[in-house]
Amino acid sequence: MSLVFVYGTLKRGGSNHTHLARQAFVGEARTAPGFRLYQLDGYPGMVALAGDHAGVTGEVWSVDAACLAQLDLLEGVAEGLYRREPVPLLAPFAGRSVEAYLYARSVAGRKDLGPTWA
Ligand code: PCA
Repeated sequence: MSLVFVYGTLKRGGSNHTHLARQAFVGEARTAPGFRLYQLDGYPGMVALAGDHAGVTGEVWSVDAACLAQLDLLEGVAEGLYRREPVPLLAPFAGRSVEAYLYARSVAGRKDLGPTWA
């Protein structure tokens, strides 16, 4: 099993949450400072941003290997849309190995959404 931090359409109530339906919710979480959300085309993208003080809010899920492969397809990892990478989270997940989908393309001109995608 892998721990994944989700912050957008994969969250509970989100349009892609069905992909996590048979996986296990672990808890609400926040990244360490240094990450920011931008509005893309109907979904958010998280990127590293030096100087950010707030981090990003989301949920940690425990997912199986088949689900993880599905999520990689959904997020366009092979096409270079998102990269799945370890992200540092605050307590109670500090020091745990948790990955998230970081947006891999430019956010120039995109709306800054701050820490939370609603
Ligand atoms: N889905 C992934 C990345 C962005 C998105 O909308 C997520 O919820 O974490």
